[in-house]
Amino acid sequence: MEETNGSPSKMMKKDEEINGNDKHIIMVTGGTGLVGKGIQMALEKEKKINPNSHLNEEWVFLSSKDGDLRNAQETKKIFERVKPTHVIHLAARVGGLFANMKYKVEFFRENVMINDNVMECCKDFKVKKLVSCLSTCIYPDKVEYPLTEEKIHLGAPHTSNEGYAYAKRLVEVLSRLYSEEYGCNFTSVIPTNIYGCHDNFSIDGGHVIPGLIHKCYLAKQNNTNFTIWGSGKPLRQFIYNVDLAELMIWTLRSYNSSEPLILSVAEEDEISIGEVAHMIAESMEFKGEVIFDTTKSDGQFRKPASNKKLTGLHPEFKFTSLKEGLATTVKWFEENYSKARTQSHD
Ligand code: NAP
Ligand code: GFB
Repeated sequence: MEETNGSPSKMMKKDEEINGNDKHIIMVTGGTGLVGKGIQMALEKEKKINPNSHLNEEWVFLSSKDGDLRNAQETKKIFERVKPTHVIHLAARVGGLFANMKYKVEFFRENVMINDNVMECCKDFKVKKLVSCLSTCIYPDKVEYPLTEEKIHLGAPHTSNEGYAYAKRLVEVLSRLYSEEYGCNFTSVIPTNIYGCHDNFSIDGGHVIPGLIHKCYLAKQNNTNFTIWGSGKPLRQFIYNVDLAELMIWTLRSYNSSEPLILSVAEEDEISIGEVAHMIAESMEFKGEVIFDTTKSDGQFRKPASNKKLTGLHPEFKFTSLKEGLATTVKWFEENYSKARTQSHD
């Protein structure tokens, strides 16, 4: 958790562009994770390109050290201290396939508590806008593809992540109910699988890309095989965390609907786990053997999402290619191995 003079890390700006001289205090829950760090990197990038943009925005990035959002009192104290006008809600119990399969109850209960406390405080503290974060894994497992915004509740999610999926579906429901009953400006975004620097590289608890980068790193060091779990056949869409961050900042500033919005690369960019594994081996110049451990679960075979609504609203957005994003992430991990999150916290 980055601390500057004892308070959550802040990024100060002043700008006439939005709502005249209104100062926006934008609080990011889960500000120290993969997506939270992505937002910090995106704002830094924006500042370099256009130092005088959005100067009325003050960004506050929270971590669990600022308070446990599973606890209603601690959540209220954070809102009393920060007094946010806008909130990007990222904080969650997050993990890959194998952690989700192992801790369904905890993924459900902890996320339900976190989301309920944050959304109730956003209502009580009259936050002007809330953007919450869902995931394409919450969609029904058996539904006509591609996944589009209105199909969230058309059936049961895949069994591997039903705890997390139902907790996240409730965020979409609650956003709508707060909007209808209290006129709250609450909305939500639905990213596909995310990757990038500052990810959770825990082999047991993390997602596939950070898990494979970590395993390939150890295989190179120990001169052992690079083991991929499962058949390598499942398909996924991967969005780079800084791209997602830029789209979430745009959603906060410019998307005014309580209807959820999928934030994803195009359907055509769906790729197999086996191909991703070989791209990682190549990017890390791994010369050893790549093997598939088919005793391990494949989880959901695919969850192809359409980004047509997004590209209709934001046609000029350019996504980072998977090749380039992987190269940056691999370089970051190799240079920051000692500081990176590599331990499972289960
Ligand atoms: P992450 O890297 O695991 O970061 C989680 C963040 O939440 C950290 O800042 C953590 O603080 C904070 N947090 C966790 N439990 C908390 C608690 N009880 N109280 C307060 N803060 C808590 O997660 P991420 O990958 O950035 O995910 C961000 C959002 O994107 C989540 O809502 C997730 O569901 C969603 N999402 C992620 C993916 C993906 O592939 N990663 C895909 C789709 C959607 P500490 O640093 O102090 O632990
Ligand atoms: O990223 P991942 O853990 O999550 O796994 P999901 C993706 C695919 O990679 C699965 C395969 O088919 C795994 O079998 N895989 C191969 C590996 N090697 C590895 C490895 O070393 N580590 C991991 N983790 N996977 C998650 C949901 O599903 O998607 C979460 O469970 C969340 O709730 C996340 O929503 C975005 O894509 O299968």
